[in-house]
Amino acid sequence: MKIDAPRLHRRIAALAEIGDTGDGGVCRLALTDDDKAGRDLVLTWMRELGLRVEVDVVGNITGTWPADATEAPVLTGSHIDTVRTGGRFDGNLGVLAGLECIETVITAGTELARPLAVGVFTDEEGSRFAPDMLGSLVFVGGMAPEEALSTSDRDGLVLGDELARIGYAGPIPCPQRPPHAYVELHVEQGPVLEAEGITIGAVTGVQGISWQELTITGQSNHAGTTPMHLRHDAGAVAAQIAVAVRDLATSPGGPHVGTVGRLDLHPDLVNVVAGRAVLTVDLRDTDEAVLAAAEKSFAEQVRALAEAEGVEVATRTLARFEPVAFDEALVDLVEAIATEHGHSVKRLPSGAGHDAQMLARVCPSAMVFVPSVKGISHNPAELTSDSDIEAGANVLLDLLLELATDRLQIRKRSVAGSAEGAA
Ligand code: HGY
Ligand code: MN
Ligand code: MN
Repeated sequence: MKIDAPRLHRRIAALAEIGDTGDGGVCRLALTDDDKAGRDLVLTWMRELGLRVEVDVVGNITGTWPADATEAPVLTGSHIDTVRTGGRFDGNLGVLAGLECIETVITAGTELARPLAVGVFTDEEGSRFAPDMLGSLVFVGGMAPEEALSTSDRDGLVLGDELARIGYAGPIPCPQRPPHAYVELHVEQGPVLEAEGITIGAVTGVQGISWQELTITGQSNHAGTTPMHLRHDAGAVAAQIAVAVRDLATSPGGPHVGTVGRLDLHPDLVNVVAGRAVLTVDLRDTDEAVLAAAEKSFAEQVRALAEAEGVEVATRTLARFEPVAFDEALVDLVEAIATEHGHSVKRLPSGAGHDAQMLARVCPSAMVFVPSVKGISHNPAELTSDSDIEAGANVLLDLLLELATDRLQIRKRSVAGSAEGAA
């Protein structure tokens, strides 16, 4: 059984027209009108397939087949919200490939031991409403729905109001019942698979994530008349912090990556010393101890910089997730299926956060990666070849069939140290 690749490519292209930024990219920030339009389109496809469509209290969507199934499903999916300068594959591929796999199974009339479902998780990116993976975090009970619904974006708009405004404040309570297992197809968004000429990534887990927002309060003053030793320059401290983050991530024993992605100065004028600066710091590592040590060292540096300049720094945690390891037997299975399909396959951790890291809290979970051209993502130039998309979706199809038809119990996998049964 193979997916209908042209149909999958058509759906990827159709969804990418919504929020099209004209340069090959997509902008569908969570709970905007474009996110609504994208949701509406995917819901239409789900309903045309005869799936049971459900929306929960934070807008997570699930489409289940058979529609009258009551058992815990094998769940696949991802997200369709994007960053402002997003590509057409991040998240979207996982949702549309999941839908394609279910349509392929329906068309084939295959008997399933348990239902299949495809999920669209709310606000995975977290770039409008923090934290990232917000929808799947609430889905698994890691965040109270009330807390999620009351978060606001930088314009003060409240998530619950935006959800109601776009008509996706659903009735299904959270946390939802755990699925039987969860598997997600996603573009790697990094350079590893392409650099090594590998087609399929058997993802071993997701690195830990630490997001902070720093508000630096100094004193606005005249750029021409204020002597350097009398300044309390929030902009200068922000710049020093950005360099400190870079130095931390490039120093031996430092975190794998460190990023200052957002930096706003106030009053943001050429001839005024900035009285206020707001910036974000994103630190990540696969080792929790390294990540925690990095946070500690960073906080000490901020304190010293603030004291030297005579400014105040207020820090707000936007997201903090420890590293996650995926289910070993499922990772084995991804590797075995990719090998059976004749693809090169490599185990690797994910640099990016994913909904799968939340589902891993409540059920056996794993991910399948396909290469990103030049390792680019969160950028309109994000690209994955048609053949790699097809390869990934067909690996996902066999993964779902293994888990939904219990073939797993009788499958003798060629992987050394085969583990009988996954979930
Ligand atoms: O930030 C991330 O890693 C993901 O794209 N939300
Ligand atoms: Mn993603
Ligand atoms: Mn992303």
